Amino acid sequence: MTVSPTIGPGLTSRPQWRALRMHAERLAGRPLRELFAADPLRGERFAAEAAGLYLDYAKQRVDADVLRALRDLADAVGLRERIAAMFRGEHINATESRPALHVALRAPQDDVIEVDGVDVVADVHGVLARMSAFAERVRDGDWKGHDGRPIRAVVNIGIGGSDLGPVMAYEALRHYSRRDLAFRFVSNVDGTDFVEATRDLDPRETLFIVCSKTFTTLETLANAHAARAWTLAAYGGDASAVANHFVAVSTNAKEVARFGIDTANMFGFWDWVGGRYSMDSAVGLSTMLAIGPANFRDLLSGFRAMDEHFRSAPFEQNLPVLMGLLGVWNTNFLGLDSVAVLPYEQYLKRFPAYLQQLTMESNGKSVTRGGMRVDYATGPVYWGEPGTNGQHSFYQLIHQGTRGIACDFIGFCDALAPLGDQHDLLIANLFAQGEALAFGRTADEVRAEGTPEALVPHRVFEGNRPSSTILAQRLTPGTLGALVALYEHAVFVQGVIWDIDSFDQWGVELGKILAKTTAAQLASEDEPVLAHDSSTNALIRRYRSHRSPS
Ligand code: G6Q
Repeated sequence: MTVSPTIGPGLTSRPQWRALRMHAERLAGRPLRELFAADPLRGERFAAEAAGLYLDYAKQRVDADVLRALRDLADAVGLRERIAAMFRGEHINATESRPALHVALRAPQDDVIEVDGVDVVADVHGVLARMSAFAERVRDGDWKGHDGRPIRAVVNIGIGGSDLGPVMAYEALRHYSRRDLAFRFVSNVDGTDFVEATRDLDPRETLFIVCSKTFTTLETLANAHAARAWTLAAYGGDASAVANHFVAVSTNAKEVARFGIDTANMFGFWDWVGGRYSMDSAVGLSTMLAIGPANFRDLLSGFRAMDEHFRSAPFEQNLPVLMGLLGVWNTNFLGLDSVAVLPYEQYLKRFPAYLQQLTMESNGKSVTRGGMRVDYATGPVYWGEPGTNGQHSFYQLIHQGTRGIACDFIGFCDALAPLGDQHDLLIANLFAQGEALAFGRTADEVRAEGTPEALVPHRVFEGNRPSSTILAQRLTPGTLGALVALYEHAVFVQGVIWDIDSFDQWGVELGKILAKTTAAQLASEDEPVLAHDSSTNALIRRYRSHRSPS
């Protein structure tokens, strides 16, 4: 079943949109200092909690009327119904005519979710059971390399959605991982990635997971072939070693078999799982190998808890809805075009990179689902680094630059690696940054500190920089699942408001074909006939004439 595009007035002509514009004008003269002064309970009232995550959005530049108006807009565009359509497995990915049903990946075993009339939950649990059995065998040393040695290293080969989730989850959950197994991730077609990842590994103790939904992705296949050659070289070219050292995660059994991997060692998923929404499918095999099946189940429970909350909680208390709507407010009414994601947790160091794909590949669109050019801003730029490192570099621009940047701070009450009082220091920095961004320092305050007059303008902080803070007890597999689902659904909420397809990626598809012609021209023995622009032609000629013979 296909969901029809929104019929009705364009987004910016809706009365709810116009009302929000008026609210933005009204609030322009009321900085956060004033909003806090006017409501002593703001810090407690502008907060919500679900699935173990506490969201403080009091430092966003909103008041109760703005929040109500944002919810009115959500109602007007039919958000509640669109959420239900996603959970029902409708073809909400209209341009690819398929569901976006990542919520089925973490549905309980007794649930029934149908895709085109067929229940998919049993299949999901079937694959999970096979993954668990395999993970146990590898972790117990029962799964052996070709000459009978146990596996000591696991290398995931994949790119984009088949890499960023696995790397992020491995780093995030390293505390729970088997320390006697090495985990590496190879994504880039740049040979350095493979060479450096395998430099200190023994091929006879290494297991490769070739992770590719389509199994046709240039980078992944190039690296998989390199891995095959590297492995077979250790066995005098004996191709039967592939069976012990390679497994596949894919939807494409034919190509997996063509590569030489036994499809008995393939873990499947489905076309209704988008790459960037796949870390909790078989794409998470490396995660399961690292943390074990029980922890992986906890990860899925965290996702599920957030899914249930998203599906059923009233919008006023609904974390993904609140985060999504606040993002719309910041993007479209305050003109902020970037979001800094700032985890005060070293284990989340790859979380900003993961979110970049989730958010920007999903909502980096400029036509509506119906194919009309939008006349409003859509997905903002996401970026970030773990705190406190960022404080010693780019925070300067956030505090005193001319651009408005919204910040998402993420922190935990308990440290996983406690060291003296360092966790308190870490979290003190998180809280202090949010406070400074919101309230700044006025010229009078700076003067009162005895600052020489000439320096006063340099030491003034305007403040009024919006941020949200997500605080959880500790980083567990379940917390990570809830956190990822929170962002997945917030992205969806924004896509619904902006009336765009958050689940296609035509820009990425373009990249997959663009390089093919050029690659043939670089490889050609004869001087190729070039029909690019003059700059590209010159670059190709220069590269061909300057590269050293291999
Ligand atoms: C994700 C994107 C993209 C994709 C990669 C890898 O949503 O579609 O990042 O995951 O291009 O694709 P394969 O898994 O098919 O190799």
